[in-house]
Amino acid sequence: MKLDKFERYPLTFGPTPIEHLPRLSEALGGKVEVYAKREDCNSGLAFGGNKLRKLEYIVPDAIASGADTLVSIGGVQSNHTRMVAATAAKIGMKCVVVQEKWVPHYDAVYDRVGNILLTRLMGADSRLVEDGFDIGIRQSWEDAMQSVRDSGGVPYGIPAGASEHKFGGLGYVRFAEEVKAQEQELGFNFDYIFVCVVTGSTQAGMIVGFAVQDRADRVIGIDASGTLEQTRNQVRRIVDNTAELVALGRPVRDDEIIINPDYAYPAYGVPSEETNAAIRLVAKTEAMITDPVYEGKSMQGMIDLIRTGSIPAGSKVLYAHLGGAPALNGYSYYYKDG
Ligand code: 5PA
Repeated sequence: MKLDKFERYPLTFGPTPIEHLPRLSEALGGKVEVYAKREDCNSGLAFGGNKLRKLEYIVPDAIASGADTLVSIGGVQSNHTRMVAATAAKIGMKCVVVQEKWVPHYDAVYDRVGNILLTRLMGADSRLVEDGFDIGIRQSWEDAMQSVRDSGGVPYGIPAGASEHKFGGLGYVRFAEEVKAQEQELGFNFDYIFVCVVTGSTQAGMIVGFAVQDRADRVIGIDASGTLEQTRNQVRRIVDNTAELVALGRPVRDDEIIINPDYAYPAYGVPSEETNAAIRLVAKTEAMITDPVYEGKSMQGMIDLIRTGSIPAGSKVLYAHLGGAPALNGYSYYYKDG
């Protein structure tokens, strides 16, 4: 496996800490020990999160391309567009982000607070458009790139979640190597790794990275897109592309790609009662903050699979906390009583 041949532009502090969550483990019956890898605390750039690991491998290509403007896309409360805006500010480029109406949510300040507030504060040109949820390549994003060209700029396109970018999977290949080194220090291995999946490159990178260690099927993706087939196909494509890039040396089998669709209801970006219960539980037991769009759903999934005994007693599980807390501000009404 060859990851080192790819240039990496550091945007993060370094390896992220793994934190034991004893009070959450106890609240879930005490038979499974839960740990979190704190990707949400990975950087000083605008609250960090999973996108920065991906962007570390994309920035050298963006700089080499001669671009002066990063162009990306997401929903109104996209964490990804916040991270692209942060990266652009940090490397001295301009930034245009298209923010589509991915979520049927009508909190009065939804488009003023949280991620979009931070995105604007960092100087990005944030353009609200009416199109609905879709993780694929979008016309509005192509249009934004053309608008940069039309005004004499040189755009560099980064698709939704930095996923369908040729280097989008590399960052989370590295994550798997990091976990292995941390397991050696801890003196035990994790039996399962839980991760939220939407645009796919986070889990796809992990799958390739853990395939090197022959345990890709221990990565349990919890879908939060609600469009399972599209997400699964996208993960498959990114796995294949990334495996080839790093010369994994074998194809990844379909049964090594595990995505659980059971917790994405009622829709992308809309928390269920159970999602909110999970968000409250982990906040009250561990002061660990998860959001209603992504991490609340993967937390809900992990909690349910532990409580129902699907995760065998004696297991140690690692919850990949990918960030996303700023979006909570756009959902304040749900949590007015805690
Ligand atoms: C996101 C994505 P992937 O898109 O790589 O599958 O990651 C899912 C995910 N957790 C998990 C958090 C906090 C996330 O932000 N966010 C997107 C965004 O626009 O913010 C790409 C959808």
